[in-house]
Amino acid sequence: MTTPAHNFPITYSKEVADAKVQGLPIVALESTIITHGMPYPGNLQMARSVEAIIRAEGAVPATIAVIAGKLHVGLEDAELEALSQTTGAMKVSRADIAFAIAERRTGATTVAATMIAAARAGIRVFATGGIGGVHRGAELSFDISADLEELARTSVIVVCAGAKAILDIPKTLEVLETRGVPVVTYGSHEFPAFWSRSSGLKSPLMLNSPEAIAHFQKTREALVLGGGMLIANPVPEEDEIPRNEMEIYIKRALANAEDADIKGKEVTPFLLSDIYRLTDGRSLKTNIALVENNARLAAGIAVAMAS
Ligand code: PSU
Ligand code: MN
Repeated sequence: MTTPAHNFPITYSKEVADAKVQGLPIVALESTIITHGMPYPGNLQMARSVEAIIRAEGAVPATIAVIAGKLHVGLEDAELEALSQTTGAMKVSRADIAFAIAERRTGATTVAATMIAAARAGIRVFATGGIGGVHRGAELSFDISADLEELARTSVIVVCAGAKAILDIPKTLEVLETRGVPVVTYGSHEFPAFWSRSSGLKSPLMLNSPEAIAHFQKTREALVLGGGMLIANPVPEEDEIPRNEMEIYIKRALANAEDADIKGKEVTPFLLSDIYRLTDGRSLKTNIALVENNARLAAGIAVAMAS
């Protein structure tokens, strides 16, 4: 039996269900950042403040996750709280989102899986921290995040703070270009590097307002280009950790990952938590600040898309 993708049963939060009926702007949020990207209780604090920011900007937040085999778009606060303390959640991407649902598991969605769910729910804008990309040494490990492939195929605007410098940023930009994904930096000609405003790399494209981003995406839709676009929003200056300082921690974390023989989906969570440890939690503060900053911009884009 085949079920058309757009008929797939989705469990909406009350707030998102109402927003859909009223045609209000909605911003999707991922959950891997909650279960695998940050420790408790900072993760819960981040998840709640990001939702509050989206509401304050006139849009509705829809945090996405698989809970006991149900695809949730929008979580009630008690569900958000429970997820933030779950230790056994799967990290689900395109390859395993259907597995988590079929096997009635609980799974947190990565950027790729969140894009899939958002598209099925008719949500066109999504805010996160950083996307997955081409890992350093990918020419040997072949470790390239499924997030890049998803950006090429699913039509959702993803707002991030650039690519983490734990990745090979030049190769990440090359793959995005090859796959036809527009990379737009908000208000700067330089592509940002997550914790740092600077990567030393020129941004392929630049726009200065949510309205211009919405207009660009609508033009892409009119041309039936398909696929998503990546908006890179530099972390606010007062919250950034400068690039040369970050590079020291990143090198150490990468060496620790190698020593511990970390592979596959464990790589990104391992590096993030090792960097939190190495920076004495400072990277977590920066991470929370940049996700909040991205939520604000994504809400502005969602409002502009809806008008
Ligand atoms: N950014 C963060 N924390 C995270 C991630 C991104 O600050 O935990 C997650 C996102 O869910 C992203 C995933 O989709 O890491 C990429 O994992 P991988 O490199 O295994 O594809
Ligand atoms: Mn990977």
